[in-house]
Amino acid sequence: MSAIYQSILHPSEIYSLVKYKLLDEKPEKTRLNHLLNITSRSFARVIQSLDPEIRQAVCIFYLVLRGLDTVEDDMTIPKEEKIPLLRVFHEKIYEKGYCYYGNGPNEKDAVLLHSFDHVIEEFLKLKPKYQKVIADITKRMGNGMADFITKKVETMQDYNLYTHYVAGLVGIGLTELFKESNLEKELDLDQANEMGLFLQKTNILKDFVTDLEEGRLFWPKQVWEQYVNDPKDFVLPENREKALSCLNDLVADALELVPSCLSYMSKLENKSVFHFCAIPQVMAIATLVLFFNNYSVFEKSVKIRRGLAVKLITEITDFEKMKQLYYDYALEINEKARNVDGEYNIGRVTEACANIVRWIRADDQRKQVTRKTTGYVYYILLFMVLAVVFISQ
Ligand code: D9A
Repeated sequence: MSAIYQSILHPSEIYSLVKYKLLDEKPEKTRLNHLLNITSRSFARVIQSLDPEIRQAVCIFYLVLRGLDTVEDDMTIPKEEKIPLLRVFHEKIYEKGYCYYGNGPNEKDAVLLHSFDHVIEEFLKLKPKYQKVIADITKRMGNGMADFITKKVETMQDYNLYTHYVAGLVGIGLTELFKESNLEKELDLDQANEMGLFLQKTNILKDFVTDLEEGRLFWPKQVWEQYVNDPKDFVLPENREKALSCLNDLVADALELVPSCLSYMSKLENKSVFHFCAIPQVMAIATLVLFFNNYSVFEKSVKIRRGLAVKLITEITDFEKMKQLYYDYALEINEKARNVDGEYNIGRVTEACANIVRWIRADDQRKQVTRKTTGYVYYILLFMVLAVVFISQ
């Protein structure tokens, strides 16, 4: 209900909220769907709309990764237990009946690991080609996570490597599932990695306040140390300018990934795969637009309105819509940037936006060329049809 109040000044979002609610189909009540629903409500629905050929594989991939994450995340598990478990997690998914009970009482997804035998049972029913992809990614991710238990994210290089392990590999694994299913072909794995990096870098910005409260921070030291000696100082009013500069720096770093992500998205052929990939991407860009130069990020957890999220979900039906949305968002950031006085790394952000706009214009131009040729083919066909009609009379 509060979602409707939030959107009271945005009537089109209320329309989307109602439409989305009415379209809500109750998924089958399987054990797996139940686990998916308790770990992620909204994403569960996006997975349900995938083509049946890969729906189950993606669902299990998601739950396996979520399980791995629940081990990595839990600070109550001692290192001596956690590190080896992360490194062998890809073997556990072949062990019928395996469950893990070592999570602390406050770990919200612990139930997933308590029922992990169900996930394994379904994993073993998947086609071997899908099992291979899932196990391979789980192995690489688990080992990467284990490496980072004993070392901190300090440099920009660490930050990119860590996000590659926890998110880039997800993009790569999904891309391999799409290819194995023959729903897609010719996708670039570097761009798949960047799809994940873009989502994760946005998440890392989003969680600043909660992470800091829990005594950790994923922002790379190499970036924040240019502004403050201790990241806790960002919340002090006298450091407002420094905080905004650092925030904008990281917003720009994420926005610089957008052209690669657009390029990946432009190659998708299956509608359900397109929709599945597009939703998290458009949520992320909407979040970045909201965060750009926004000091409240340091005061509370800032989120896009539920109405806006739902409007984006229902409206992103094809790539042309996605381009239009990105174009509008890039211009919106530039407009906001023009009204900021002071440095605040505005230049880096507007340059990233300019590159997004350039990518979109170039794609428009490329398509116009193909449009002309298809038009030409169409005239030839029309001529031939008329000729046949004429001759057969
Ligand atoms: C994804 Cl299988 C994620 N992550 C997400 C969700 O989207 C990506 C985890 C497991 C899987 C997929 C995702 C979706 C589509 C295509 C992708 C892709 O690549 C081609 O991953 C790169 O966030 C987690 C990582 C970013 C770490 C990879 C989207 C999601 N949204 C949440 C919203 C939120 O605020 O967390 O999970 C949700 O709807 O609950």
